[in-house]
Amino acid sequence: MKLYSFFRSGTSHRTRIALNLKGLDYEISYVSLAKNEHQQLDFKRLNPQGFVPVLETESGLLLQSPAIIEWIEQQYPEPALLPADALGKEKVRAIAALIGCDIHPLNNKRVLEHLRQLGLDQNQINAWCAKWIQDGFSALEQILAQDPTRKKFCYGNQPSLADAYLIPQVVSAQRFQVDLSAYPQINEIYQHCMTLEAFQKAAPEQQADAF
Ligand SMILES: N[C@@H](CCC(=O)N[C@@H](CS)C(=O)NCC(=O)O)C(=O)O
Repeated sequence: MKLYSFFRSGTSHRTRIALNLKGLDYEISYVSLAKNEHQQLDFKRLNPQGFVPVLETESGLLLQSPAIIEWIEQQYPEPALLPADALGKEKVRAIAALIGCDIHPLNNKRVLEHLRQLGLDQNQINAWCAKWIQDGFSALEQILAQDPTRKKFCYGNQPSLADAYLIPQVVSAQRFQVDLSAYPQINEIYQHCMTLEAFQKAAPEQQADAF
């Protein structure tokens, strides 16, 4: 398998975590968002949207990180990234959606570039990013606090899809100087996940294209 990835892309990062948690072998093709390589015709032949990640598999090209991760889960069921029961699956997917639908897209390169074109300066753009992360993390912190079954991870006692989404969002929060001490449970989950090799190897600074 080949993952088209950019080191700082949260969606690439969550996909790397999922692949690593499954213990899968994959090579990485580096697509520089900084150099706008994702907008080149060659890359748009792979993904007409011009977004990373793309996962090249024997079954073809897979697009959209939520769909890619669900495909990985179905093809390689162990270790499971989703709980076995319907309610557990809902809880994990709800956390993933809170991050993947309601925080991450608002802080994407194309959105920030458009804000810049509309006249916002870098401080205003940073404030925009921090606002959506803080709103989402405040709600997530309450959701985590209300789950009496929660242990070291977002759900239960083993890493799930929710952790694969959360850790890249924490890294992005650090980048935008969001004070994580306001979110003790999120911070605790982050610290714990980062003791695991699957998360360490997926970290942006460990990627060959990091700068
Ligand atoms: N919904 C897509 C979003 C993918 C996405 O937005 N990727 C970002 C990097 S995290 C990207 O390629 N951005 C390019 C841009 O905004 O121009 C997914 O989850 O795969």
